[in-house]
Amino acid sequence: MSGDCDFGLIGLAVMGENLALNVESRGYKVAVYNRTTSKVDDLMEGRAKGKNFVGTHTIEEFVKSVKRPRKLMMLVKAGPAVDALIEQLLPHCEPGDIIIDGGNEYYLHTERRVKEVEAAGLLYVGCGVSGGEEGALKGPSLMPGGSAEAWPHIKEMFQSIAAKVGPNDDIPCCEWLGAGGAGNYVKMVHNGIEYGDMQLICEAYQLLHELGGLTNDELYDVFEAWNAGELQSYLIEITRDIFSVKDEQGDGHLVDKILDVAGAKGTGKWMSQLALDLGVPSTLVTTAVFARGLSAQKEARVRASETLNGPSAASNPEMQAIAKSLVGDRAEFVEAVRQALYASKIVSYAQGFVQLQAASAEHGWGLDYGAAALLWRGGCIIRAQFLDRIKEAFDKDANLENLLLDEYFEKAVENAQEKWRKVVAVASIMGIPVPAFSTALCYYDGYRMARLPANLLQAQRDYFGAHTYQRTDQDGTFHTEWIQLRKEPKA
Ligand code: 2AM
Repeated sequence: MSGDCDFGLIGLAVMGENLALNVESRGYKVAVYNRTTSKVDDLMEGRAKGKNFVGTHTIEEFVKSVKRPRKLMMLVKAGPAVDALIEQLLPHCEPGDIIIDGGNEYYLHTERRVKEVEAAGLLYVGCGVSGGEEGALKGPSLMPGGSAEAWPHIKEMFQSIAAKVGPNDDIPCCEWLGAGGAGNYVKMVHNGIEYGDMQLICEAYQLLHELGGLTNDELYDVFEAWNAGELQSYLIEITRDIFSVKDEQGDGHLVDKILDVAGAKGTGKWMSQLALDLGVPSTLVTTAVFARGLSAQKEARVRASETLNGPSAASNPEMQAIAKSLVGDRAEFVEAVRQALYASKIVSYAQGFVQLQAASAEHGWGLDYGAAALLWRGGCIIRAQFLDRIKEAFDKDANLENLLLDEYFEKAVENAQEKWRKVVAVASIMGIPVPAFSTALCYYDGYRMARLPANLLQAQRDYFGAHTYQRTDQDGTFHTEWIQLRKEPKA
């Protein structure tokens, strides 16, 4: 037996409730269920009153109220709760039904569940959902992956509820990404890129505020101007807004009263750990995670600030003159920081896509990189115009090895690099930490070197551990008795 609902949603916390309302608003009939069933009644009596919803109180009733093949989406706590729910759903489902997880799930759990659910004759989708509560209601960015057979069944509905972009606001931020845990992985990389973007903006802020002497009102104007150009993005826009908010409990701006200790929920850490496992240098996200870690050591930093001295540059007219000669007057400095931010951001996205490629190759997902760029274009936290360019780059070459090699980005970094280098140099001279600006620059310089000093590193490894090495002029594996051949030390 099956009912006449087009879609079922389990988990009526704010995200789930908003997503259900979004689906219903597009003309679909929606069944809802929640473990604590009073939430179902609250919704039915409240925001869903008079709308096309069916409230259910048991899993069986929930499943039976949806048309086959059923589209049943869970928005519950990630981890064991999802496994427990799948187990409860399966006995009531029928072959071909589709179970969708919209939680922020670790991708390997989804890899496993796709296999388990497919073995039971059903289909499984792990779908990243980004855009917070408002996005869920009005149009999130959706990142689905898993059983490919499920896509034709959910495509129309998912694309209808997703954020829309493009000149006519008709391109949905939702495309099929690939097999297994591809959707969750893309969502994780989205979050990791968000870590990098935020850290880069914070470094720009510190430079402009502490070195440039810009006030919050001036920072507002700078971010407003930046948001009208290449850097246009949601994060630049909200940063602009933050500089306008006054403290309701006292004088001045609220941003100056906020404790400088960063929180984190862990997706940046996941991406960093997985980058280490894959052996790909995603240095922006790792640096951003470590920068948050250092910020959290507030008491230790306060103690150290009383003992450890920075460069004398801050009070040395000669050094200040050098700094000024590098970056010019205030307006030139602001522009140099903008260019450093833009170039670093390009490197950050390049690294994110390299990691996606490595993960896709390892798991055989056949990930669609242009689709990933497209669906980050709207609805989500890293939404930015710039992603159109990334989509174009992957449309031109689906297997683009590195975004930096695309002509548009190659030129963009080339144009920005002089100012970018000067900003990193000045920050170093003046003792202002710019870990993300500088790690991005080091990646750029390392990546464009045909020869790195790893020849010496291999010699060291072979010297102390007989780890062997390869030669540039002959095939094979070599080992040298370095001690026998070395020059005798004097003493
Ligand atoms: P609850 O209202 O009964 O707590 C976010 O926590 C959402 O996940 C809530 O809707 C919550 O239901 C649901 N949730 C958390 N753990 C769950 C579990 N083990 N089984 C079913 N739903 C769960």
